[in-house]
Amino acid sequence: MQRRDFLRIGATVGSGALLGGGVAGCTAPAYWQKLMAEGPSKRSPTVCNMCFWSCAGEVHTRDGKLWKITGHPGDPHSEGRLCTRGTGGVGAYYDPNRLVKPLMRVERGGRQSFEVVSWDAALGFIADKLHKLRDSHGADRLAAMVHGPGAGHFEHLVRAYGSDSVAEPAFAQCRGPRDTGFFLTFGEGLASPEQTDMPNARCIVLIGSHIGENLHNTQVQDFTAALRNGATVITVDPRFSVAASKSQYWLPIRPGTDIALLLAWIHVIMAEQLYDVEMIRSETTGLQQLSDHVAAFTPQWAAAETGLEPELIERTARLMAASAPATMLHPGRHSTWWGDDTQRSRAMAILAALLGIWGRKGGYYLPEAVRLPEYPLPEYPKPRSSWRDVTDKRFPLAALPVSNVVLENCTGKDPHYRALLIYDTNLPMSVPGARRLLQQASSQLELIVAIDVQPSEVTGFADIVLPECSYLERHDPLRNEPEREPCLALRAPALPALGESKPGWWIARELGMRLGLQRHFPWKHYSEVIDWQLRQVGSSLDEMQRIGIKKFPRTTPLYRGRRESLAWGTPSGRIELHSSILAEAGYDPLPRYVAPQAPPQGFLRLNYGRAPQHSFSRTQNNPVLYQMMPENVVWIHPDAARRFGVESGNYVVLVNQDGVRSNRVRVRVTERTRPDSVWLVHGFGHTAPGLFLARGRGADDAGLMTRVLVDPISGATGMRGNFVTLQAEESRA
Ligand SMILES: Nc1nc2c(c(=O)[nH]1)N[C@H]1C(S)=C(S)[C@@H](COP(=O)(O)OP(=O)(O)OC[C@H]3O[C@@H](n4cnc5c(=O)[nH]c(N)nc54)[C@H](O)[C@@H]3O)O[C@H]1N2
Ligand SMILES: Nc1nc2c(c(=O)[nH]1)N[C@H]1C(S)=C(S)[C@@H](COP(=O)(O)OP(=O)(O)OC[C@H]3O[C@@H](n4cnc5c(=O)[nH]c(N)nc54)[C@H](O)[C@@H]3O)O[C@H]1N2
Ligand code: SF4
Ligand SMILES: [Mo]
Repeated sequence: MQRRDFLRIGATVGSGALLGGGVAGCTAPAYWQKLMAEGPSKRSPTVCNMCFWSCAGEVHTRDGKLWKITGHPGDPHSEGRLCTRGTGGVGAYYDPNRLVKPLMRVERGGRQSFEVVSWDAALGFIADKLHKLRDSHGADRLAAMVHGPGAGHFEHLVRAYGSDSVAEPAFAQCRGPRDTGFFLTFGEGLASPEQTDMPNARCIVLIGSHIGENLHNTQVQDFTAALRNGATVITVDPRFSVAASKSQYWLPIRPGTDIALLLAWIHVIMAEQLYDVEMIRSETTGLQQLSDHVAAFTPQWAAAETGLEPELIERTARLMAASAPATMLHPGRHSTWWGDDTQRSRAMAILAALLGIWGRKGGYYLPEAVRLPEYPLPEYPKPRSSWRDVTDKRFPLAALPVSNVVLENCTGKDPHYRALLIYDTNLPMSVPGARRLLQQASSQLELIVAIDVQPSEVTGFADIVLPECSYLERHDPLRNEPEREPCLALRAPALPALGESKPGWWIARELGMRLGLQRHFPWKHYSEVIDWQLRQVGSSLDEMQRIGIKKFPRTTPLYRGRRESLAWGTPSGRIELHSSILAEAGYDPLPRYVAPQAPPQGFLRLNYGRAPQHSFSRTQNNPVLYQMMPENVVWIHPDAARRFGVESGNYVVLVNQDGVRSNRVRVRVTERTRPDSVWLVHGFGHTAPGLFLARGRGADDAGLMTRVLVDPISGATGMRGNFVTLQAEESRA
């Protein structure tokens, strides 16, 4: 097969590949009423997979049928409450568009299509291709793009096979610049969940972080607790976000100018010596260089860049210093904005250092995970070449493989990678430019495998689509994250897998067996791995099946003492205000501000983010969440709306600076967005025809991101440098 056509899993490939209408009726209220009237319910533990916050929950079944999912009362991630999407997990199970059979691309009479095949045929086909790849080019030429807790199964498979090129969008499309910026400064990145001690904070500073719309369960609960406790909240956001509406100080910054604000804040704090001079002198390097660097960046200077009043900049700097160290400067999470992202994160890290909040009550607590031994397995073979050999040429400081670089290396005449395995990530909607790169890759690569639960956009590029069962039907690695209270949480099947869908661990192991990697899979069922690990820490799978979550005593303090310093993991062993690593690698050792490009005449900035009802591009087809928010709307300021001649309720098409057009999307006229920007919730505008509910609903921000502002330090894809204009469409009655 020379070239792969993008294939549509939909009505034409019906023939049993999708779960279908049989259980669609299950979503009707009558079905639940009947279930609730039936005999006693059974509870079993899960870890939510509707987003990656991983709240522990309980799955309630009656008569072997799914009834509801609730939060685990003992879980620090959920405090017993799941969010909208967590509760809506029921819809992930009953979604009639779920994939339930393996599919293979076939060509007949010059036409390509997907055909339902047996697991044996699908796995045999993949193994055959991977055997040949190992012999011809080498195992290191397999790349994987993965996400989520199940990713570990496939990372294990790929590394056992002989490649370490496993990338996730959680780095170069999400936390990469943040973690790099903090790592360069403190010698340590930030955790997930973020170690933000909000309930004890006297002042909270949010830069972008749109908590409330960004619905990371504990963050929202902690933010609410902080508000109740009377914390002062300072929110920096060009848009009047939900968080801004709860804040004493809203700084409606000109988009892309945050480094100017941060430098001016640092200027005020240094000029007025609002920091613990003795402590900062003893535990940092580069204090004098920083002081010289920020001398010119006065609030007056920053006012011209940011559009904020100089007095407001001064007052907020003094406020955060007065509450320190109980000042929780949120490090952000999705930090791939303007291409200066590692430097913006560095500026935030420097401010955090001056405020002395790392390891302090009301700032960043010191997180701790359970010391859980790894299941004993043989060492992985050393790959002939590493992901670093590919990425380092451009981004020597990237801590993890950069997804866009991996995809780029799947294209071209003689691509480095020859096969691609994709698990739990919808690349065309999550990595800017991925649709084009996948199209190019599909005529070069020898194999593309997609493992998904539904026929998302990414599956159309695959040779083989493997149906994973939902998180409610499978075991995954124990949740063990660094946090306030070390604890383990169990995801175990509450229901049998529907159709022929299979858990990720099973798929990875079966492939491993066919690739001769038996010694890397010495167990028969993944539950054996979990049970073994649990027994090392005095528990067992039986116990966890009953209790779901188990807390362990902390072995290290939650906070550091008032004058206590920590062992910083930087080259100097101190907090590096002036970064020695950046200096050595030829980057600016102190953050430098560069003004963003202004919108071209007639264009508005494309701003995007979250809504509480949906996660990324994974939930729009979920029947429960679809009902709550079936499509996104484009926010536009009344002045801009007048200019474009549109009103709330009109449908428009967004056209970007390169002429790319969005799907039709409804207008919402609101003063909550600036006159120079529009706002879209990410994840809508699906084009995959197999997503019967979500396809064609709303606009896709990713499709409009043809101008990518790559961060030269981390390699991350800055997504905010795009502009759109509006073209009117007829409004729907
Ligand atoms: N344009 C734009 N791009 C972005 C962002 C943005 O706001 N705008 N946000 C960025 C951020 S912060 C992040 S973290 C990333 C997230 O990026 P992704 O991880 O790619 O997230 P999704 O878009 O939700 O894609 C998830 C895919 O996994 C599938 N899936 C869902 N559940 C399961 C499961 O249990 N098993 C398997 N095998 N598959 C499953 C879904 O059907 C879908 O195809 O996106 C980044 N990209
Ligand atoms: N409901 C829901 N919640 C989620 C997710 C989800 O899919 N759905 N995904 C989760 C994940 S993985 C992530 S990474 C997070 C992402 O959520 P965050 O980390 O909070 O995302 P940000 O991009 O920091 O914040 C978006 C905000 O930045 C503002 N903004 C735009 N440009 C600028 C600017 O130049 N300067 C400043 N200061 N602000 C600007 C926007 O107006 C918007 O309010 O959300 C998490 N929570
Ligand atoms: S925050 Fe919501 S969607 Fe995310 S894991 Fe928790 S309950 Fe699930
Ligand atoms: Mo993210």
